[in-house]
Amino acid sequence: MMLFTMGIPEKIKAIQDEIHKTQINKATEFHVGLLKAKIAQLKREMEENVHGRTLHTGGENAGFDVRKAGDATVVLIGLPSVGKSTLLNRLTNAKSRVASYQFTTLTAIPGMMDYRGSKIQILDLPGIIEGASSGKGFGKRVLSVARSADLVLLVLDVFQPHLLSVLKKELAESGIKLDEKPPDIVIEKTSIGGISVNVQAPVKISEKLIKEILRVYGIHNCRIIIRQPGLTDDQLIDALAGNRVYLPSLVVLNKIDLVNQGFIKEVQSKIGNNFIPISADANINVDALKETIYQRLDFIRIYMRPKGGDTDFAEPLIIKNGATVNDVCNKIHRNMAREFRYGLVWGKSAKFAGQKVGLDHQLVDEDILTIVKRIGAA
Ligand SMILES: Nc1nc2c(ncn2[C@@H]2O[C@H](COP(=O)(O)OP(=O)(O)OP(=O)(O)O)[C@@H](O)[C@H]2O)c(=O)[nH]1
Ligand SMILES: [Mg+2]
Repeated sequence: MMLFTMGIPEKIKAIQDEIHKTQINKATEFHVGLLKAKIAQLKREMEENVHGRTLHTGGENAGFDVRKAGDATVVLIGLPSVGKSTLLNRLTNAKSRVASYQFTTLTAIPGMMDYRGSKIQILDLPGIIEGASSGKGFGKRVLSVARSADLVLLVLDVFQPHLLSVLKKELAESGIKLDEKPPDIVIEKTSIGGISVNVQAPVKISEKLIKEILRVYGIHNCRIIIRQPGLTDDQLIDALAGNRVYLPSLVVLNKIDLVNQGFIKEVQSKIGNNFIPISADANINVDALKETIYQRLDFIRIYMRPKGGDTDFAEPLIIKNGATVNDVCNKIHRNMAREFRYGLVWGKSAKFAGQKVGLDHQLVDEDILTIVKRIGAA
């Protein structure tokens, strides 16, 4: 390979071709792992170039201009004409254009779904096609919006369920990891001493490859602590690339009004049974989908009690599981955390009723919270 005379995309292509040619086995896994790290590094370099340029040209790779709103944001990702806009219109009060030709939707269209006291923003997006992550169609912009979502709905046409792999591939290529946790790795950079590897769980990657991959990323001195059981070369590369996001997903199989039960069984044999069959157009099973979206977003409800007043049980504050008092403050008002003096908590997260807590106290579902502001704060 004459890598030094090529542009970055050509280099990536050449390395990808080499991986495809290589049979992966014990003897070649080191070589292939290293090639994968090189590709990831080159892609990062390319992204940096692109971002540098868009500052001057007006941002063709930035996302669509749409503001996040509500308690959480869900994006609809699917190929053209699978029924994303029909679904948005069914779930929310929005009126996104629906038509039988491809690429009807040309930008991000928001709608709000009110469900069990929560407000869930749903974003309809243009369809993506194979190659989206490298810039085909509106791919880059769609994927850029998806990065900031709380949940990804992968929408499939009942007659093309196998295209699920295309969606997953394009998301993965753009650094969006579905239903995975970030690998448990800690890297402490040092100035001398080379690379010391501390593996605390059985992993699927040799110490030699770990060191080589680190070097591809320009790290020559560090202490790396790996607690992730079964760590793979891909996961290590994800951790080093640093631009990955980890999001939950749901698979939706649309247009089931066109088939019978037997057909859906066949689909299960192809893509497993981890999907929600619906018809957005004929309104079949849409309520079950709403409930699943709500569950998957993993909300908790916090009942606010004004100082010396009555608890508001009618309209809980809806926030993501794991939220702290600080998160609640930020949700109520931009300046609230600054005006905060202390909180009082009743419920499962409190050691005793009315426990005094600080901003970093983690709340649980159905806690009651009073926020006491600093004297002088409005
Ligand atoms: N039979 C049937 N047709 C549907 C269903 N949902 C959508 N359609 C039809 O499928 C076609 C495409 O629907 P859209 O909602 O525009 O699809 P889209 O995914 O938003 O398409 P793009 O914006 O081009 O990506 C339209 O003719 C819809 O009427 C469904 O549940 N059943
Ligand atoms: Mg559409």
